[in-house]
Amino acid sequence: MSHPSSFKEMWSTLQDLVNQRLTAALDPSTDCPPILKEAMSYSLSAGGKRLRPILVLLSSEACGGILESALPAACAIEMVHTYSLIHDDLPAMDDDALRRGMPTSHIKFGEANAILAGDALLTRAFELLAKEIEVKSIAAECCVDLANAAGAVGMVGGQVADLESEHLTEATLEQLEAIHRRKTGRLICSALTMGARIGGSNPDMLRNLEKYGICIGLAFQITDDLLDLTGDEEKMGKGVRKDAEHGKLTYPSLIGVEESRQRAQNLIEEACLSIAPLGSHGQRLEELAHFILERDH
Ligand code: GRG
Repeated sequence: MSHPSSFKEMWSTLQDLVNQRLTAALDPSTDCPPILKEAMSYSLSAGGKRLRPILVLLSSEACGGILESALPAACAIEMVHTYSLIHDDLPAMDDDALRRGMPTSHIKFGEANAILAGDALLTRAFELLAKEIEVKSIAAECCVDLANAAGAVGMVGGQVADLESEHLTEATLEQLEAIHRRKTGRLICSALTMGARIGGSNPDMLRNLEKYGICIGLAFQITDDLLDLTGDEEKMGKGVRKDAEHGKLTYPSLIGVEESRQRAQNLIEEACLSIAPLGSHGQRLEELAHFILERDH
């Protein structure tokens, strides 16, 4: 990539690139029922930040890779993320009518089509990895990374643990972190490991980027919990053990707002330390880690 000067410029350049490739990946000429294609495309283009794809691209670049080679994995992870949001919004899960200020998939297309659009995005993601990553041994490793991150030992398992936590009356920080490491953290971490593999990392770089991914994944969840509190000061620091609206455990409800902020800050510092050996190659990832701390959406 020719280096845009500011972090914001870089983010918007990479977002555009990912958006173009995602549109192409849902090629209208494919033999797919129009309603399914529309539902897939609706959620995929509904204004996500593209954090996970950008992490894939930056991780690959930090290891010496070119953007083009990392784009299939960047699109694949956004498809998995989008599927998880569609299913998370369903009546059987969070039962949300709005996402990113727009009607959720099941409100717009009906529950069955929303489930199926999620299923189709999940399967298309693995097709992209297998078909479009040129070096097939790396494609296979990326399939394993993404499958582990998304499946029973990752996001889906984390979601089950999160739903079960609704029945707990007390929980520890360790329990909360174990849930989020799986539910949010592992997918974010797989962005780093897939990018590193595609970029040609050595084992040390891979380990460092993985550590970075674990730390920013947890910090991302903490800042998400803190952002959810905006406009709802009542819940803060009152010893409430669960999020009042959904009955879920959150960082601020468990350890308070200030300690949550401090924990996120410490994790970001730890993340930056773990990629220090990359020197200037890790600069964009370092900026991204700080962005997570300062983000407002
Ligand atoms: C139902 C399979 C299944 C999984 C559910 C990850 C997950 C588990 C649900 C997604 C909902 C959720 C609140 C996840 C926590 C992680 C999180 C903050 C997601 C939102 O990610 P952003 O901010 O979203 O990157 P955008 O809108 O930018 O794409």
